[in-house]
Amino acid sequence: MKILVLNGPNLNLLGTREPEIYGYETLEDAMQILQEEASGVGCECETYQSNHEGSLVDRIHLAKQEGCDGLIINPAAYTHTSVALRDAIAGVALPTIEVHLSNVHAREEFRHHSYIAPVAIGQLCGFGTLGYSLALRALMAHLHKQGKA
Ligand code: CA2
Repeated sequence: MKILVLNGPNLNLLGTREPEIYGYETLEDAMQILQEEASGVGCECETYQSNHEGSLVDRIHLAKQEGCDGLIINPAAYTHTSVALRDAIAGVALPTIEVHLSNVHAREEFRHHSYIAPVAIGQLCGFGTLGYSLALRALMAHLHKQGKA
């Protein structure tokens, strides 16, 4: 079992600014914890962060070529703008879970709409970095149901 965890623009700043919204943990720490959790359930977990839309699209295509079984993605601001990311996820047809650290529905109106949600199997928001762990659990359960885990 192999999954890819993608993080979008500015998430590399996690733990350095706006801790009242995004917490104090760095992305590196959160991804390391996730990789340990994944390996504990027999899952290989690669992580990738980029501030560039096209790089995220390319990485999604590569995930398919590499034989990844599923994706967890926090598309960050691209959630609300990117048809390209949505098309990439739909194009590779890998089961995908969308994660947001903050509760996007309790924030500005423009954060309420996601281009990604319709091509994801589910969305988690508002639980901070715990959301990635919950998404891992949900993705494993989904793959298990499909007979892949
Ligand atoms: O809540 C989330 O995880 C978001 O995806 C975060 C995005 C935001 O545009 C989405 O609406 C919701 C922003 C990521 C920026 O992360 C920062 C972290 C620390 C300091 C500054 C930005």
